[in-house]
Amino acid sequence: MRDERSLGFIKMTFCNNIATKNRLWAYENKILTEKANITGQKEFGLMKMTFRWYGEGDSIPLSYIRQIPGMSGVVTAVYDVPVGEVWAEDKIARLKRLCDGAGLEMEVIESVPVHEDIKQGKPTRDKLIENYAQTIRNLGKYGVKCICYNFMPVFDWLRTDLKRKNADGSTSLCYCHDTLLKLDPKNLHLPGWDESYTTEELNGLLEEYREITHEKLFDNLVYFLNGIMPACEEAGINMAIHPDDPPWDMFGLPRIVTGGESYKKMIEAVPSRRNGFTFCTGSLGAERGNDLKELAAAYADRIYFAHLRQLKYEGERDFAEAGHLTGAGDLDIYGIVKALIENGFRGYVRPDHGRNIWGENVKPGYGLYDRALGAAYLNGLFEAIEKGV
Ligand code: DNO
Repeated sequence: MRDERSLGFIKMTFCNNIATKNRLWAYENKILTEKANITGQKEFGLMKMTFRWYGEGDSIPLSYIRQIPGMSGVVTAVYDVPVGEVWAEDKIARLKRLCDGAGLEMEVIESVPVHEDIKQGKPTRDKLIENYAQTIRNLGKYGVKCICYNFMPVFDWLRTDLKRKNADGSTSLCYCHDTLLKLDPKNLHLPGWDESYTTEELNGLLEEYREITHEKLFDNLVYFLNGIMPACEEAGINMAIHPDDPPWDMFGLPRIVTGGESYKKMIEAVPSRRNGFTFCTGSLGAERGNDLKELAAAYADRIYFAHLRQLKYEGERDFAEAGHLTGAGDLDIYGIVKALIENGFRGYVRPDHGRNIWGENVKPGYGLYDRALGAAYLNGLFEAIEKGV
């Protein structure tokens, strides 16, 4: 009997003199290539492998990213514009020049953050939505095709430990629900959370959100999307909402992008093809009720961007992140990729959070080494599944 959590029938070993004749498989796959049209990819089969790059402040140089086999481009952002303001063209142009210079595309932006006033439906939102739409138009001029964003109130992704030691000496990000419940949201210094508010601002925001129910937040999301869809059409950009991470309410704040129900509601409310998803396996997978293969199959043609990563369940709501391959954790990464491919996925992919390995000193989750290993594994999965091996 095959052990699902092992590497299957083979044992992986390491030999440093294997002659590798790496060719980009996608170039060979003309038939699949011809089918790829939605996101404009012509050369890489049905998906494009990308790598998140935090701009000039990132400790990982573009030249290293370029050397990862099969990498088509980076996923990046302008980081020095306050949330709510328009991203000026010169800033976008500079970023694009850097990527071009490194031989990498810049077709995905993660994220253009959404201002809290938009999430709260304040009167100031119309001006802010207008600004967002202008940013979309500006990005479109520089070849951007997809924007990843989220609609989580106040906090983005949350973990309770960024350096949990694994048996092999690597470290991983992890989340323990009990630990989180014990934290005081008004005096929060959480790992991984960008502390962009002062304590007073944070307290004010949390107070304001008392009025915002799940329904209200969802209506505000729909209002926002309807406001920007014309700009997306004009610019040729797909919006790809990132699921809430983890996908449950935090500190009494509503979270609304949590699984299949949310996907269905979003499409019904805003049917435009420009309204789509970032399918983040680690975020959605934290909720055990989410059947990721089913979701991937049902929404493959609306998933414009896939964040692929693995996790290991440690309790009903507790998990640790793990290496990308299926055998390393509880998510069937192979099955998910298969479901995506078989149902017409044509989006961008990036290896999401890696473990910290080989003593790398980098932003938690965003080191070079483990993500590069993840990319190599994912490229292999895509090639094998697309070729029907
Ligand atoms: C975490 C990321 C998220 C994501 C945003 C998108 O590692 O996946 O921070 O970028 O939620 O807006």
